Amino acid sequence: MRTATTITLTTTYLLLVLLTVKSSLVLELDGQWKLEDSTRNYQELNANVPGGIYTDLMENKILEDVFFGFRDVETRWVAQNNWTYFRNFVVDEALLAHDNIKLVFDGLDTFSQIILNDHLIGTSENMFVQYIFDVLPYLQNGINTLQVRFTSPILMAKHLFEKQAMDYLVPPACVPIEYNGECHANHIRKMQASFSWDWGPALPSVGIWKSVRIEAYNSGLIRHVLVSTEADQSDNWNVKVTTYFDGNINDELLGDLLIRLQTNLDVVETIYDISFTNIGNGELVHTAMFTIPKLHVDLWWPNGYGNPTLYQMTVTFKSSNQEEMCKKTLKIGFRTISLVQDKIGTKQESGLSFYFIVNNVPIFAKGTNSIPLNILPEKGYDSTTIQFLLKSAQAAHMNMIRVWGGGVYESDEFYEVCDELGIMVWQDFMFACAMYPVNEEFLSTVKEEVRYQVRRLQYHPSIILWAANNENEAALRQDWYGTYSDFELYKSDFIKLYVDTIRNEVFKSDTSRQFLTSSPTNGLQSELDGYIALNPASNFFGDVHYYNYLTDSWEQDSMPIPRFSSEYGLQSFPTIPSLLTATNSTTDLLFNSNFMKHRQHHPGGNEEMLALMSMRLPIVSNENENFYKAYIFYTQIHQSMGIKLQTEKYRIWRSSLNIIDQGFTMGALYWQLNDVWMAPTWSGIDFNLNWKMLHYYAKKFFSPILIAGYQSTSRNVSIHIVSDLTSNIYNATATVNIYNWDSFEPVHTENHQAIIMSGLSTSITSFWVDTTLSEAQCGTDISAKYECFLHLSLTDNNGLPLAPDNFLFPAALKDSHLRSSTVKIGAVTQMTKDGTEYDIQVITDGIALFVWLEVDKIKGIFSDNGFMMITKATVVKFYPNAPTSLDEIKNYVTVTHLTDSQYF
Ligand code: BMA
Repeated sequence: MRTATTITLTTTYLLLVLLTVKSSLVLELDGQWKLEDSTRNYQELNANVPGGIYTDLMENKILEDVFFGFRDVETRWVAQNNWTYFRNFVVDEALLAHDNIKLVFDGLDTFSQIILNDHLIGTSENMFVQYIFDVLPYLQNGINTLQVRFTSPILMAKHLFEKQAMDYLVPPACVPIEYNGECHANHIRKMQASFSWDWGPALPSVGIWKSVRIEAYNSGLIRHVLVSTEADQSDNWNVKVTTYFDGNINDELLGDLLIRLQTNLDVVETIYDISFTNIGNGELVHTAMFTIPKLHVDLWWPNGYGNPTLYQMTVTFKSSNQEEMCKKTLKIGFRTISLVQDKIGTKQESGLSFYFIVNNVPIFAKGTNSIPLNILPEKGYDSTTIQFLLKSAQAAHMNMIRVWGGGVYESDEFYEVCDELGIMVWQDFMFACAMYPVNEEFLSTVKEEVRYQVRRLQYHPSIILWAANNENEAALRQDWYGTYSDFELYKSDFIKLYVDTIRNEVFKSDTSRQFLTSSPTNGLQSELDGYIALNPASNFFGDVHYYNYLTDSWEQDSMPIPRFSSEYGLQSFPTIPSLLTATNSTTDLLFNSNFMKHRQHHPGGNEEMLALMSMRLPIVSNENENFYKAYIFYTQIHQSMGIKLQTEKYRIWRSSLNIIDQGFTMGALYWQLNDVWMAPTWSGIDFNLNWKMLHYYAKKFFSPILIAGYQSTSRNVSIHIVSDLTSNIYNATATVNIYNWDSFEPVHTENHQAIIMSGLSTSITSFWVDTTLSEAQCGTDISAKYECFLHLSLTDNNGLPLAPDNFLFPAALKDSHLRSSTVKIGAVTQMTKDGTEYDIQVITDGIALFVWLEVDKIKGIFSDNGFMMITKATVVKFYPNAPTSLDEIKNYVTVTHLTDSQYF
């Protein structure tokens, strides 16, 4: 950089700049392609780019819906074949006249040879890398032919596994048999879950899954812009903008770089008179630093804390003669972020804290883990899905999503929407549940992957952390894949890959965020322990993943008190209408059907769910012909309650420590947000984008203010108020009502005056529940718990709710003397002319639990669902995704609940 001038521009000047001509040309090659397989059984099929083989074969009617029935296995021949995508395109003299002509693939899935006019111009082997080929020597005026020949990923994975095995084995050798999957995904750089997972089918796609184009330019082209905003001690933000160009290898690139930022006050433009530093391969980099007064911009806040304000920045390169050569526009945010790992307690073993501070506010991370938005990667770019899932997360008061390491680095739109909604992203690198090779070729492609992805994603304010992989530290330490006897070898591989390669590469482009070498990890302690902690699942350090399928999922004392829970979950089935989009026959929904077994990948999962929910719910015998209906419905109740009670426990422990210094829990990211097919999984939203009961519960258990009860195994109940707010609320009233199962009138009511303390969890009362219930005339100390339950509410001065109402069941519902109430739909009223909002009245003749509404065939969201009814009637709102008529709603709406007679 030679000089820099900063000026404040008027809007008129801005407009003029936007109108200048570009000197580069782009020829889009997306759209219609052709397709054939290597045996030429299929020739000249129509294909789409971006796209993938399963989608194309479905569109050509060669395959039916691959998500239906058993088609995941029936169509496996597709992925065992080799497929060629090809097309012609025309270039003219004007394009050929440029000094540089590049063929750019934003994503190739995965192994391919790229042939242009009969010349092999390159190969691909990593679906997460952007491939750029110099095609100037091979292009011709007029018609050109481009072919991309894909090799079967299954065969390539096998080949690479065998090659590696000649040296030593890099396990696991395969996925469990229940997955109906393919082996050796860890040997290839492709969505790991596309070879199957415990929640998803193997559909190992091939294809040009992202855009492809020809870029022609003379001097240079902006490839990436990285931005970091750092608050200084005084009144300014220090902004660092790093611009990466593809340029002429030999030429010196001279000209002006204009960085324009629209702030609240004005447009700030900084002009750099530059010559670039060539960093090899024709790649040029320029770093600009300038300051913005803090008063001129608002902060970017996570959901629930303020607006996630974004500012538009444009980076333009002009040649020496002031011709605009290229530009890039992005939206940036101003926020500070740190991950605090400070000593807790006085003893060495008391460990370290683990929480995020954003803009000086400690944030309790509330959210979930996302799996790939679709197992067919190109479909994960569907805007409706991205918007729906992230807006659903926002609506459930989530402020963080972990993009899990067995999927893909998501689309630009995904992160843009996270930026806009204030959803922080914990970003894993795409390595999960396996050991990985560290041979030269593997490390070199990983290096490119990390470089590309970090440069692509770095500027997003929503991304707050990089994590190297999912569970691979734990897998090694706990010997999941038989690596024990060669621990040192695999440990050294771990360090080579995640520390020496990935972390190194990340820090070259981005030092503005923390990097974790695994998740879960002990964080700083893992590093001190040489990256493989003795107990990566420690509750005293870092994050934990916690699953327990052996004990009662509603028993809060058996749940851990970690610093940060980045995964915990329970399975449930999608609803019957949802399942019936994956099969035509209700007999397929019977408990032991082949279909139900086929869809369950978690070994023993269906029996496990039955056993777990039988500890709490009045499940009928599986001899009953309606058993499957109850079973499917109850799995959602069981999941929702288990995750609710666990999340509430984590929130309750946000600001205190127990006697052994466990506590200060500052994160709850449950497993998992979404689904990739209709199956029993841990998700809160099903594959057809319907909220399961869990997501409705998340909206309540993640609410900014929570009132919740905690029942210990020794039968003490404490009532807690938890607040994520940044200021106190005075004069609140917490009400504990005791109801028996037979009346809408509480048998006992207790009010507690409370101050809701900002950012804290406070206990307002505690009691021996059996004594309290018996004093409320529910029965004797022994019997009272079966007759009554607790209802909690929190209101302000005017009696308005400050938190969602909550419930506590003092005994297992299967043992409680529940009433078999009749619940019906009452009046349905259209609330808006356009048919996007309806009021649905629900009426009951007695207390009803887990009241569940469905509008089959019409997609939409209710204001609440799976709720308890302690009044005769209630009104729930329904918002269909698309305008719908009153008659349709009336026709399709149904209601059920725990003791609905159809289940008995
Ligand atoms: C964790 C995740 C996933 C898995 C989930 C449920 O291990 O990281 O790998 O799908 O649990 O088993």
